[in-house]
Amino acid sequence: MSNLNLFSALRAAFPADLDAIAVETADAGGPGLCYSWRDLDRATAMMANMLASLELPEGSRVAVQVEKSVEAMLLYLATLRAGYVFLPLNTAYQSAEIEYFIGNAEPAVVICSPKNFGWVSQIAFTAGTKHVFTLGDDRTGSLLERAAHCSDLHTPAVKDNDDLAAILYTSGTTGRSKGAMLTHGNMRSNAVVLKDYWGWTGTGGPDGRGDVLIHALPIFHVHGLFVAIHAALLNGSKMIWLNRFDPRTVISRMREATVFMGVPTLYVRMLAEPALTREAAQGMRLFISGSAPLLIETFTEWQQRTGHTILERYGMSETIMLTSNPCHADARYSGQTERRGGTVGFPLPGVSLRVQDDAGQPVPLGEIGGIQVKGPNVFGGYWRMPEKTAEEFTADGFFKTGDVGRIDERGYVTIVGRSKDLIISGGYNVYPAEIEGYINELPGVAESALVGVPHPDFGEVGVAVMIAKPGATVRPEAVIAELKAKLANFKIPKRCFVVSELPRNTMGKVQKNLLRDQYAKLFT
Ligand code: MCA
Ligand code: AMP
Repeated sequence: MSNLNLFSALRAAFPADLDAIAVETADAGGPGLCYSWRDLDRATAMMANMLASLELPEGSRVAVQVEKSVEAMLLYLATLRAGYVFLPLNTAYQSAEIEYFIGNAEPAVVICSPKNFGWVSQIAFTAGTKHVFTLGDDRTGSLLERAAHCSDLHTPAVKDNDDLAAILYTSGTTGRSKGAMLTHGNMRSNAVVLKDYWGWTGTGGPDGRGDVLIHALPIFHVHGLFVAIHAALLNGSKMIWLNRFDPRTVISRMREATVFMGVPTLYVRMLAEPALTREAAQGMRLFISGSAPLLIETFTEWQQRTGHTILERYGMSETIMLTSNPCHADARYSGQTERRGGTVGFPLPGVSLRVQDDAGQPVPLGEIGGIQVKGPNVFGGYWRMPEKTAEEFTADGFFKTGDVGRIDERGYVTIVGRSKDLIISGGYNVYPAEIEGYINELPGVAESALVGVPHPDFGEVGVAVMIAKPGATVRPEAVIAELKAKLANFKIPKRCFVVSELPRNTMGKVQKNLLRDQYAKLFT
C-alpha cells in the first residue's frame, strides 16, 4: 500500500535543491532567518522522532497553543509525519476555553507558550495529559530542547485517506464547541485541487523562481494553517513569513513575492497605507481573500489602487475550501475567467454544492436557500458527537453549511447570509450563544443579546444589549472587564448597552434583526 500521509505528499514536492530557501522570516525588527528545504525535512524528522519516543497510542491528539513561528509550523508537519492528530488552538483562548478543549479532546501531548506553562500544564495534567512541552516564538522551549537530541532521519508513519490528521474546534450556535475531524484524504485532496485551480507555478515568479507566498495569517485555523501552507509546500514554493501581520511589511515584500492570502481586514488595513501602489504590487500574481465577506468597496478599491482583482473564495473548518472565483481560463472548470466581486465563485472541482429550502427541496436558480456540500474535502464528523454529526448531514450525505446563498445562471455562488447565529469579526468566528451565556451569568444581568454590526476594520463586531434584573445596576465597563478575564479577546463585545427591554416577536423570541438595525451605524 502506498503511504497516503499528507506529509509524504508535501515532502515529495520539495524541490530537488534542498539547500534552496523554503522560508524566510520577515517581521519588522526580527532577525530575518532563512530555513532551507533540508532544514524543514530535518527539523520535522527530529520533532517526529521526539513524538514517537513518547510511545503514544495510535490516534493520539497533540494539542498546540503557541504563538506563530516557523517552528510552530514545523511542529504541525512533524505531527502529521509521526502519524498523530494535530489540534491547533487560538492563542487568544483563555483558561476556561482551553480547559474545555483539553477535557473534550483528551490530548496525549499539549504544547504551550513558555509564559503559559503554569496554568496550561495544570489544566492538562488534571485532565490526564501525560506530556506537556513548551515552544516560544523565539526558538526556545522544552520541545526543541528534547527534539535536539533526536535523529534527523524519520520515515513518515503510514496513513490512509480516512485516517484522522487534525481536529479543528468550531463553536456552535448552541452548546459547546465541536471538534471537526479532518482526515489526511480531506486535506490532501483539497490541497491538490487548489494548487491546480489557483495556478501555482514553479516558474511564474520574479526571476523565474516560481510562486512565492507571503504568509501573514495566524496558523491555528484552516486559512493560515492548511490553505496557505499546503499550497506553498505542495508547489515547492518559498514563503516569506510574518509571525504578525503588519501592512507595511507585507507591502514592502510584495516585490519579492507572487501570492498573498488574507482575510478582508488585512486588505482594508493595507489600503490605508500610502505605500500600496500599482508599482508595489506589480510583481504579484494573485491576491486571495476569504474567511469573511469581502466588501465590494474593498474589492473595487484594491483593483483601482493595485490593478489586481482579488480572488474571493469560501470555505469552512469542516470542509476546508469549497468554492473559488476563477484564477485563469480553464475549460475543465468553468471556462469563465471573471473574478466577480461579491461572489465566492464556483464549486471547486470535486465539490458538489446545492442550495435547498427549509423543506429540503432544491430552490430554482438565482433563489436563496441553505448551502449544502459534498466532496472528498468534507469532514467525516464531529469528535465524539455522533448526534450532532447526524444533524448536520442530509440523508443523502450533504453537509449543511449553515450559510445562506444562491447560484446565478453563470454558476457563481453568492453568500447572502447565515442561518447560524454567527458573527465573523476580522476573520474570527464569534458565536453569540456562547457570549450571551457568559453575560447572563454575571450578577445583575437578567438577559442579553449579542448582535453583529458593521465595523470599518473588522467587517463586523459584536455589540451586547442587556437587561438588568429588577433593582440591579449593570455597568457596561464592568461587563467588558469580566468577559475579558474569561474569554478570548476577539470575542469581547466592542460595546455594551443596558436597556429596559429587548424587542421580541409574538413567540417571545428576541428580534436580533431589529437590534442590528438599531446599532448598525455605531462604528461607521
Ligand atoms: C484582534 N482584535 C479583534 C480581532 N483581532 N477584535 C475583533 N475581531 C478580531 N478579529 C482586538 C483584540 O481583542 C484587541 O482588543 C485589539 O484588537 C488588538 O489585538 P491584536 O491581537 O493586537 O490585534 P491585531 O494583531 O491587529 O489582529 C487583527 C487581525 C487578526 C490581524 C485582523 O484578528 C487576524 O489575524 N485575523 C485573521 C483571522 C483568521 O486567520 N481567520 C481564518 C479562520 P483589546 O485591545 O480591546 O484587547 S479560517 C476560516 O474562517 C475559514 C475556514 C476560511 O474560509 O478561511
Ligand atoms: P469557520 O467556522 O471558522 O471555519 O468559518 C467558516 C464560515 O466562514 C463559513 O461558514 C462562512 O460563514 C464564512 N466564510 C468563509 N469564507 C467566506 C467568504 N468568502 N464570504 C463569506 N463568508 C465566508
